[in-house]
Amino acid sequence: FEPNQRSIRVIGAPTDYGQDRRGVDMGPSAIRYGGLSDRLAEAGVATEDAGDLLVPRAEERDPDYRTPSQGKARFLRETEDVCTRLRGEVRESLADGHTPLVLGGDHSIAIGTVAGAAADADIGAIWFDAHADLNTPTTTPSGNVHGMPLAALLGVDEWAGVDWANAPSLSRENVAIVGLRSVDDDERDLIAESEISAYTMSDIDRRGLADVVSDALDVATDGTDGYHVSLDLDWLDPTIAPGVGTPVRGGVTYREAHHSMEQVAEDGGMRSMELVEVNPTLDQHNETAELAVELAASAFGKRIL
Ligand code: 4U7
Ligand code: MN
Ligand code: MN
Ligand code: MN
Repeated sequence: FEPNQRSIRVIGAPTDYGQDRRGVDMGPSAIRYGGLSDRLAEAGVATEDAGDLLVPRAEERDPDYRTPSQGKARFLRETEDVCTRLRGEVRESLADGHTPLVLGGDHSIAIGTVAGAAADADIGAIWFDAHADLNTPTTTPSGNVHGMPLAALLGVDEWAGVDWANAPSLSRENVAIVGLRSVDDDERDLIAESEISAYTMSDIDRRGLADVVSDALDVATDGTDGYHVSLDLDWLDPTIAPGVGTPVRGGVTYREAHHSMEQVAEDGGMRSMELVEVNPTLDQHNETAELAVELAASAFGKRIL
């Protein structure tokens, strides 16, 4: 047994601003109750918990927000506030020598996590998700910012009008999305015309997930100082991860998911990680949160033997 050299700092970001199915703000608690610190200790990593960011209740805020171009992005001011603070926490964790593990919350928090991880380094990203999260306030069908973080991080057009999101943290050639099966028309166009590497479930059926993830790792590490892993639990099949707000049938299996995380662990270049979209009000006996915990343990080097 080789002791793992990493030390993790857990940061909770209990937001519920980015989507309609309420309850995702309970994600950080559910993931901690799901055994996070014990499972990470078993994986041989030192872990400290920085607690949760203070997030005002959605009920006390006004969701309506129009960008200067009249685009729609619900709770954009609140999301900006949380992401600005999260960016600072993630940056500081890295400066202190810790690997940040951010617990969401809805996926809009990725805007803060990744900005923090990219503040002092050139990074790539692997986005494990059923969705592309490449909408903008003008292309969004829903107005929900959880469908937009990757576009914000890439500085895609309409996001550029939103001044706090106008410094791109990622470049297209170092971003890989893995597990796609629900993509909107404008997202499809953006993928077609850009250098983003996008792997669908059909690619996974044909090639096998291990091969796809090995490509994704090449993309994320090519010329970078490391990469961010964004794990949206709706990446997995809803039969094993029912506690998510936007489930899509036909996701990856339990074994496939573990193996992907083992590939990440083996690669060793992960700079930060986040677990998002766990919604305990839609879950069965906290199994989605527990799955998130197990996958994190695998990504941080848990071994069977
Ligand atoms: B998630 C959607 F229209 N694309 O933008 C949208 F289908 O973070 C869903 O990946 C986004 O869970 C899902 O609202 C965002 C919709
Ligand atoms: Mn410390
Ligand atoms: Mn998703
Ligand atoms: Mn997502």
